[in-house]
Amino acid sequence: MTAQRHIIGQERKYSRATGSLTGLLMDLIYASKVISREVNKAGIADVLGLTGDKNVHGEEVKKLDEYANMRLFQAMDHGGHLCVMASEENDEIIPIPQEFPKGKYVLLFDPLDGSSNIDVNVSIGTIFSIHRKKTDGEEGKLEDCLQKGRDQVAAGYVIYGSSTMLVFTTGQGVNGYTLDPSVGEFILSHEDIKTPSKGKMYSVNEGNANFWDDGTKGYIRYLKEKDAASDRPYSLRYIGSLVADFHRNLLCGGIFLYPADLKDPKKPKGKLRLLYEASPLAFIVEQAGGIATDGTNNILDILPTELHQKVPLIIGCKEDVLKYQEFVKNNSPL
Ligand code: P6P
Repeated sequence: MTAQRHIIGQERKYSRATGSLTGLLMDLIYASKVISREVNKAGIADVLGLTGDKNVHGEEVKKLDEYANMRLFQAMDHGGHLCVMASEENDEIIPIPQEFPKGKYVLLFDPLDGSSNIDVNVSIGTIFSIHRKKTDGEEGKLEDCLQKGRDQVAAGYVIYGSSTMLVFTTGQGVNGYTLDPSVGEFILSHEDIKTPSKGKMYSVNEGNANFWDDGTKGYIRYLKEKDAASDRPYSLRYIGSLVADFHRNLLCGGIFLYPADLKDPKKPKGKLRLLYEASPLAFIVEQAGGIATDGTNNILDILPTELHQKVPLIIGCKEDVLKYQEFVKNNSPL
């Protein structure tokens, strides 16, 4: 079962479907195949190394970052399904060129997350979020991008690892497709993914432990205590590549945390971005039976105010995330 056939089959369940979302997903699938080809040959091609440029966040842009960003834009700008795009690599929203027809969807993406891992051959990923246009007129606006995660039409990621996998949801469960490079097709390999209600692993950068709030410190201490009845101590699994850490926890169970950093003025809300990292992954995990929070609020209920705003992200098995929220609540100074 190819991704294309499976997606069209899903579309046929909705009599009012116009096929535009299917077309959009097909264009995304094409872009992911092209990026996968480059990522998987980065070791021998000259795409490794830095461009010498910096992105909107002051981070050095590696050539593959730039390449993935360009490829996604070129694959998505002419299909007539989108009214506007936004990327982690672009300061402002990305309009659809005037020569192309405009559509009713909005695409937000992180073209290649975890790119600091490219040179050391660690899995990296593309993350995407799709909303419906809500403003009047043909052209998409910033307001169309600043929507709650709860209102997403679809969300997904591509993980470029030992194999390239596409994982996404349109609100009817989560499916995973593995790229068969011999035919260049994504094949349905993980149908209706459900994450366990409770895991045995936690993913966090312990190097930041001194800068966490008391609730987070208490929770991580709790995970390390010995208690066979509640499967503790948990094992620490942290790759430092969001898509890789999230994907492992989604399939095997676990909790990922990137909390606020109380000592770093650059990370008062943590490091991860709401619109094209936390929100899409929160939609996926909730569709798979998990949950995502910023410590207090469900990620999907946060109304964005800025394109690149950051949020603390605690995401994974429902029982684990709810237990974390208890620690935050009990340690809250309120
Ligand atoms: P730290 C990669 O740079 C990234 O954006 C995410 O993919 C990853 O989860 C996080 O940063 C790792 O950050 O501070 O632990 O190195």
